[in-house]
Amino acid sequence: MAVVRTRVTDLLGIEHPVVQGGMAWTATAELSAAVSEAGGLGIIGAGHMPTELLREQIRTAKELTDKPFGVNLMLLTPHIDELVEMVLAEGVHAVTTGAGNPGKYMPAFKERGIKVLPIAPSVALAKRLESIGADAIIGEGMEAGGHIGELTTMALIPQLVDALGVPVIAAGGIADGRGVAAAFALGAEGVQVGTRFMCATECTIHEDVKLRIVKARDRDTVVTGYSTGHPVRVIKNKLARMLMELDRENKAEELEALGSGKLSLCMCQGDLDMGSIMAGQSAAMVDRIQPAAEIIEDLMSGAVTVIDRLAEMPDRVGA
Ligand code: TUI
Repeated sequence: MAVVRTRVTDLLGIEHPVVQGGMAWTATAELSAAVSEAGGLGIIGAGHMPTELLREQIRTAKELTDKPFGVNLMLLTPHIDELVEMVLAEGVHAVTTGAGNPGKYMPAFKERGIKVLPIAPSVALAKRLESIGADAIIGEGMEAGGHIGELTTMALIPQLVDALGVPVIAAGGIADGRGVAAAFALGAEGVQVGTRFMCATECTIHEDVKLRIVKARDRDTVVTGYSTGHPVRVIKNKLARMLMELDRENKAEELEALGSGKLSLCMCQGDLDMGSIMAGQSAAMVDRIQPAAEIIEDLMSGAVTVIDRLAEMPDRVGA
């Protein structure tokens, strides 16, 4: 397979510049280890996971792979301090963070040699995080699934590249080689892919969710929760319609109460009506369930094919 080396592969000691999205209730040790074994950076999604369960997950991943992997910390979780302390004690290669500013924890991670890759939806936050030691910034556009910012990947990535010295990893809407090549064209040195890895064979979510993603069409995702200040992209279903109605009525508290616990209902129990089917706009581009290694192979060989074709393009003008 073609090998693309960037500052991201060097920084993380990985073969391919592909970071797996740290999806709560979805990115378990099994998926993460499979992605890492295939040469990407597997990530265990902590979400609201109890501390001891995350510890077990980290230990399981270490049994499954000797390669680097990381943990995604969702900073809105109430016991985040305890999770951070445990991650520091267990030791992982890298941490990605979402839904907030990880500044408070940065010195401790750095001290232990853990690479810190915060997810930032804006230039201002990214610059602040770079100034306090972020090793790279994951710029996530609003095409992504789950909690999102306001900018698109296409607009955000070049602005981050211009504003930062550290490498930028592009996220949101990337699900095949064309997306990877586009991310490189915008100046990114790596990609984070979530939705497509939900359909990895090794991903432990309910099979019906994988099939729903495979079936998804272009306009199937919607954003709910604007009224709470934490907008979330999901595949449209009965729950999403109820949440959108509460959004229209500005009933943020009722919305939060109704949304609570619905991600696990979806991912673990396969409830496609009342579960929260968090997935990005790229769901429509995912057309099969396949091993993580095949996904990485397709992303990278697809990217190289596109890059080669683009390199020949000037010759074709007017031909
Ligand atoms: O974090 C994600 N995606 C997520 S987290 C999640 S769990 C959740 N459930 C209900 C409500 C909210 C979250 C599901 N999906 N992606 C990374 C990401 N981070 N996207 C946007 C952000 C972000 C937003 C604001 C990062 C930092 C930020 O900073 C605000 C500040 O404190 O300056």
